[in-house]
Parts: sequence; C-alpha cells; structure tokens
Amino acid sequence: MPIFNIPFETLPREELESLQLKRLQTTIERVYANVPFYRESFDAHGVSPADITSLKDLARIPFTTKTDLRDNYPYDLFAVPMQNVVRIHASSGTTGKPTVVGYTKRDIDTWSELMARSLAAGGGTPDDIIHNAFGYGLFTGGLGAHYGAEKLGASVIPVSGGNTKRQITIMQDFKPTMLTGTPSYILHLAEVADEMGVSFENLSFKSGIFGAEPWSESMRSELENKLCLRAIDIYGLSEVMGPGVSIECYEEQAGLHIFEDHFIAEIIDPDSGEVLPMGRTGELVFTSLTKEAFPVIRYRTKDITSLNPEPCSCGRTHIRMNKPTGRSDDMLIIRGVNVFPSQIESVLMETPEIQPHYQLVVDRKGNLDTLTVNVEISEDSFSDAIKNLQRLESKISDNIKEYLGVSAQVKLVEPKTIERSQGKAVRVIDNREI
Ligand code: DLL
Repeated sequence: MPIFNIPFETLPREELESLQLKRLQTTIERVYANVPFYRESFDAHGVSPADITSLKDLARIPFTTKTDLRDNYPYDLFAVPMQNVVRIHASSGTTGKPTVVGYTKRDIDTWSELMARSLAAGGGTPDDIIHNAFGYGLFTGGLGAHYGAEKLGASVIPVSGGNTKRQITIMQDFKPTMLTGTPSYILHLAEVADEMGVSFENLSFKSGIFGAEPWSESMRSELENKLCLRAIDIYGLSEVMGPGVSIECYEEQAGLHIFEDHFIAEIIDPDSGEVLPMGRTGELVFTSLTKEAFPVIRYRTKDITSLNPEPCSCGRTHIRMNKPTGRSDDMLIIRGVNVFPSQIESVLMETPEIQPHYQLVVDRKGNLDTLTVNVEISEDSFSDAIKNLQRLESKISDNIKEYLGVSAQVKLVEPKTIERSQGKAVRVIDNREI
C-alpha cells in the first residue's frame, strides 16, 4: 500500500461525495464572482451558484471548451488578480494560439501534493531517485513531476528531454530507481542505450511513470521488457492542472485512478453533450474542485475513454478511467472508418519484425482518403526482412484491414529513419485540406 496521503484516496464514497459537493459549491461561487466569462455563460443558461445543491446539478452547468480558452487568451479566465499568480504554463496546441494556465502558490502546493501522490501510487517512496525525462519549460510534465518528487521526499534528477547519450551515462552513474517521461521518448532512450551497449538489466529501475500521450498495452509490454521495470500510465492536461489528474496504481496497472478529491470526471456523448452512464465510452469532461488561479468548469478534454467504479485491490476508492484510446480530434476518419493512431499501434506491435516507431500519413487523392503507415523494421530482422519486404508489408496491411476495417498502404522503412521526438511523438501527418 502506498504511503502518501492514503486517507483521501480511501474515503468511503459518501464522505468523498460530500467533500466534492462542498468544494464544487465554493468553486462555482468563486468563478461566478470573479470570472466574467463564467458569469455570462451561467446567466445565459439560466443557472446560478445557488442552484447547485447536489452533485447531479453539475449537469445543469454549461461546458467549457478549448475555443472558450482561446477566446479568453491569455489571462481572462484567471479567477485571481495577477499579483497572486506565481507560475504560468501553456500547452502548445497544433493550431492557433496556445492555451495559457496560471497557478497561485496554493495551486502549486496542491499540484505538488497530487504529483507526490501519483509517484507514490506508481511505487515511489522517499528513498527513490527519480530520473525525470519529461521536458522542463512551458510543458507541465517536467516541473510537475519535479515538484511532486521533491514533495514526496525523493531525490530528483532534472534531466528533461534530449541529450540522450548523456542521460544513459547519468542512469549508469547516478543509479536512479524510477524513470519518468513520455513513452515515445523513453523508447528512444532504450534504443540509444542499446546502441551504447548498455543493458537496462544492469540499471536500477523498479518503475517508470509514463504518459502525456496515448500508448497501447503492447507498447507497455515492449517498454517493460526493454527497460526491466513496471510501466505505469499517468494522465493529465495543462488546462486541468498538468500531470497528476489520474494515474494507475503499481498493484493493478489497470485503469487510472482519478484524484476525485480534487476533480470531478464525467463522460459525455461528444455529439449531443448528454452525460453517459458509468462504463460507457465517450468524451472525458473535468471540473476542478480546489484550483484558485485557473478553475475549470466542465472542461471538454476531447479525450475518449470510459470510467470504471469497480473496487481496486490497492484499496483506493477513487474511480478509474480506462487508458484513453486517443482524442476525438486525433481520430482519423478514413473513408468513413474511425481510426485512432493507438489502434494502429496495437496492430503493428503484433509483428515481431518491426519496431514501434511509426508515422501515419493521410492524403486525399481525388475524393478518396488514403492512409500510409510508415513503420521501421527492427535492426535484428533488417537483412531477413528486406528479402521479404513486400510479403511483410502486405501481412501488416491485411492485419490492419482485419482488425480495424480500414485499407492502409504499409511502407517498411529502415531502422532509425522515422524522426524521434524528445517529448510527445508526432504520429500523424494529415495532408488533407480541411
Ligand atoms: O500532457 C500533461 C502531462 C504531462 C500528462 C506528463 C502526463 C504526464 P498537455 O500537454 O496539455 O498536458 O496535453 C494533454 O495529452 O488531453 C491527452 O490528449 C494527452 N495525454 C496526456 N496523458 C495521457 C495519457 C500533458 N496517459 C493531452 N494517455 C491530454 C493518453 C494522454 N493521452
């Protein structure tokens, strides 16, 4: 059982919900009083803070979207004066303006505590040495994990992303016991270690906390085998706080416990906005319960997942969200078939001759969408595979067709030719004109 702040994580449901209601009412009152956007939006929907008398009343409140955040760029959704904001982060976003988020001193404390709880849930203790390969900067991964590690009382090595060879030497010399980073960058680290003749069997890792992008179960097995550690999935988003919104427990690694004393999660039908019953798959929506500078009310994440209220052997009473399959805006619609990059990843990883380095290229030829899957052959089977290149390509293409119902042209490419990222991997290049 993890040691850090377990009382809040094992609260009986009734107590947890009464805490949530109290915090929700306070948050709604604060945003109504301090943020013109929320006041106008609540007024337009005919709902006032006094109407929130039970958790069910949350459904009466309008959603907040990424567009609302962009329209209020950079600071108009802040609920405190700028003098009280001690930190600013931003999420890059692929189009348009970034999303800007702010933190008060107390927000940083809350976030650090939640990240400490996350690391503890992933097997961390004050005795650990944490090699933090999440990027430091406007991205919330690096500093989020850093403050959490310090709060836990562990020793943190702030390596950030990049300078990969040096990272391997640090791992050999400093003997870290936990590793944090994006799964795609960690895979690259493993590849570089291999080139340097360094085996993870001789390093000291017991667990790795990986997230910030979707990754499949097959990717988990690959990472666990290559790095000789237990790979734990961590989820979060800048708008809601950063990493530390939910995490898998070391015991089960089956669904990510949401820190429900600080966030309320809902699943909605992305088209109708209707709240879906527990267990159904849809878009994840979050309301923050304790944030001061940048509270979010029913924020539509675009992440697609489902919630699981089943008790967990770790003892936590907080519900779990299943591994997100992807984002509704990353979902590719190829000739009418919906495909997430992570589903393609699962199919690819069933072929032993290839490496989980891939990129999907979508084009439009005439009126027809085409999908090309560029994927690397593994170094070991390179010379063999080259003889059977076409046979292997059509085998993978048949598997994609069979499992996902979409036709794709598979192109096997030489090892190490797909660009490696130091943070989140770029999985899709969509050349279609919108
Ligand atoms: O990625 C925060 C984070 C940092 C999470 C480190 C975990 C670890 P953003 O850059 O704002 O924040 O991106 C948030 O990334 O809406 C998801 O689409 C995706 N995402 C984050 N974690 C996961 C995960 C950080 N474990 C967006 N699985 C989110 C799948 C994830 N997708």
